Amino acid sequence: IMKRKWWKESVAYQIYPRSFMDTNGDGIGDLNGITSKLDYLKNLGVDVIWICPFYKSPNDDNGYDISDFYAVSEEFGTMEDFEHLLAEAHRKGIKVIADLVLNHTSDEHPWFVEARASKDSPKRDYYIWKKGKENNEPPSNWGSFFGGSAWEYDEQSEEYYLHIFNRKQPDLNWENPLLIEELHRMVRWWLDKGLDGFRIDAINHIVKMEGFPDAEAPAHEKIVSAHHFFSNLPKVHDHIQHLHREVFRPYNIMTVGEAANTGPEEALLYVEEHRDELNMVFHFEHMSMDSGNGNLGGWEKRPWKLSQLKEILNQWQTKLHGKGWNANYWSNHDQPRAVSRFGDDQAFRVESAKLLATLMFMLEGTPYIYQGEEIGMTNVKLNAIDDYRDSVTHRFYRDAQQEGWTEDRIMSAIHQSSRDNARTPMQWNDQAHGGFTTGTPWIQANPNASRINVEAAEKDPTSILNYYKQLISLRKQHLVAVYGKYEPVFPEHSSILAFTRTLGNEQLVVVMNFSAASAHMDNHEALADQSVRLLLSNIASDTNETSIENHLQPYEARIYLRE
Ligand code: TEU
Ligand code: CA
Repeated sequence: IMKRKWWKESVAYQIYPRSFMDTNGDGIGDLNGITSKLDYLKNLGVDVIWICPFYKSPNDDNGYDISDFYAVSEEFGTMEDFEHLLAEAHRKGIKVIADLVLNHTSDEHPWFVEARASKDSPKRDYYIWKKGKENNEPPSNWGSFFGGSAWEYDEQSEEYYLHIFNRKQPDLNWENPLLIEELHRMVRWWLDKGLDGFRIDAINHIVKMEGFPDAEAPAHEKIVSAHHFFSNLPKVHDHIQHLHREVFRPYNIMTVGEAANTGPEEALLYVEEHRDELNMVFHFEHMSMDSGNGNLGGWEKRPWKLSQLKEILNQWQTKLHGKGWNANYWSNHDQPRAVSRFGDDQAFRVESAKLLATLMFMLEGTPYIYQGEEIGMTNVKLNAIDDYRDSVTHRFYRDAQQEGWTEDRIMSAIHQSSRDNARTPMQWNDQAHGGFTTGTPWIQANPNASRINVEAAEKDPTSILNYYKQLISLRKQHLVAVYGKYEPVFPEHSSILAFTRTLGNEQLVVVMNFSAASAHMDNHEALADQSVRLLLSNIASDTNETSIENHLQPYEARIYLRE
C-alpha cells in the first residue's frame, strides 16, 4: 500500500469562477458566488476545490494572463472576499487550491511593461527576447499553441519576444534567478494566506531549448508545431525541485501540474514520490484520442476508440502504481463537455454521464469533477462567432477562414471543440440563464438549462447528481477504491471496459459497457462466482445481485465488491 495522504483520498472539483455563480448581477461569476455554493459542494462530497485564476488580468485569456499576482480581479471581488471564501471553505472542511501561472504573465504586467520600455531595464531579462533572422523573419519557426508564430516583433527595440500561448502572454525567462526568487516569494505569500495547494498551469513548458533552434520542417512551412523544444526539458525538473525545496516543503499542500504532451514515463519524473516535485500531473493522452490532424484539423473531432482509451488507462494505471499518483479527469475549462464527447448527450445522456463518472471514480488517482459535469451539462451550439468569447476560438475562426473553410464547416468545428463549450454558465435552476445571474451573463447559457439543472437533479433520486453522491460515498467507504491495484479484464473486448481493484482481501470488480447496444461478457476468472455484492449500478436493477450478470445494457456500469 502506498503512503496514505489526504490528497489521494480526496475528491476535487474544478471551478471556473467567471461561469460558476454571479452574486451582484453584473453577469460575471464571483468569489462570493463560490462561497454561496460551498454547502452544495459539501453536500456533493467534494473535499478540495480548484479555482481557476482570479487574479488581476486584462482577460485576453480569461485570467490566464495575469497582470498582478498579488491582487484579486475586481470583477471577481476583493481580497477580503477571497479570505472569506477560504475561511468558510475551511470551516466546512473543504480545502482550496488555486491556479498558479508561472510560464508567462500578461503583457500588461508591470514587469513586462518595464521590460518592453527599455533594453536596459533590469526587468528586460525576465522575458525572452531575441533578434530576428537576417531576412526579417522571427528568430525561429516555432508556432504558438494558439496559432501563428510564437514570436512577436517589438518595433521599439527591434527584437522579438517569445509567447507560446497568445501574444498577450509573454513567456517568463526561467534562466533568470531574480525572476525565480520573485516567483517563489509570490507562491509563499499565497501559501501563508492558507491556500492548500496549486494546480500549476503549463508547468512542463517553463524551460525552452537553448539557442531556440528551428524545428525541422519543409522549407515552405514558416511556422510549425515545435512543442518538443519547450516541453519536459530536463531543467524543468531542477526548477520544480528547487520550488519544492524552497517553498512547498513545510506546507501540507497538494500540487497538480498541467503537463500536455507527457506520457507515463515522463510523468514519473514529476510525480515519483522520492523526487519531491509534484503530487500529480494532468496528462492529455485521452484528450487527443478524438482530435483530427493538423493545427486547424485538430478542431474537427473524429470518433475515438475504446481500445485506445484502454491502452492509455492501462499504461497510466500500471506504470504509476506504487510510485506516483494519477490525476483523473474527463473535462476541464479547455475541453468540450465530457458527456457530449465521450458519451451520448442525447438518448443516453444520463446513463453515459454516470458511466463516465463510474470510470473516473473507480480508477487509482484523485478524481477531478469539472463544474456542471455532475449534472451532465452538454456542449452548446451558439449561433454565430460573435456569441463566442474565447480568444482561441476567434483565432481559429480567422485562420480557418483564411484557409478557405466554409462558414458551416468552421461553425461545426467550433461546436465540437470550442473551449466555450465548458464555459457557459453553471446551470443551477430553470430560471433565466440557469439561475447563474440576475443580469446578462458574459456568455449565453445553454438553452437546455431549463431541463438540465441542479435544482431538478436534486429532486430526482435517479439523477446524475445523486449518482455522483453515491460514487463519492462509496469511494470514502472503501479504501480499495482509492489504493487498490488495478488489473484490466477483457483487454480485447470491443465495447466492454472492465477491471478489478485489489487491496488485501478486498476487491472491486468494475464492468462497463461503452456502447449504445447491449453487450455480453464471456466467463472470466475475475468475474467467477465467489461471494460478490453489487455496490452500485447506473441502471436500476431489480435483483439483489450476488453474482456477476454477464449481460450489460447500453452504457451500463456496475461496481461489485468481493470480500
Ligand atoms: O492550458 C495550457 C494549454 O493550452 C495546453 O497545454 C493545452 O492544454 C494543450 O495544447 C492540449 O490541447 C492552460 C490553461 O488551462 C488554459 O486555459 C490557458 O489558456 C493556457 O494554459 C495559457 O495559460
Ligand atoms: Ca459578479
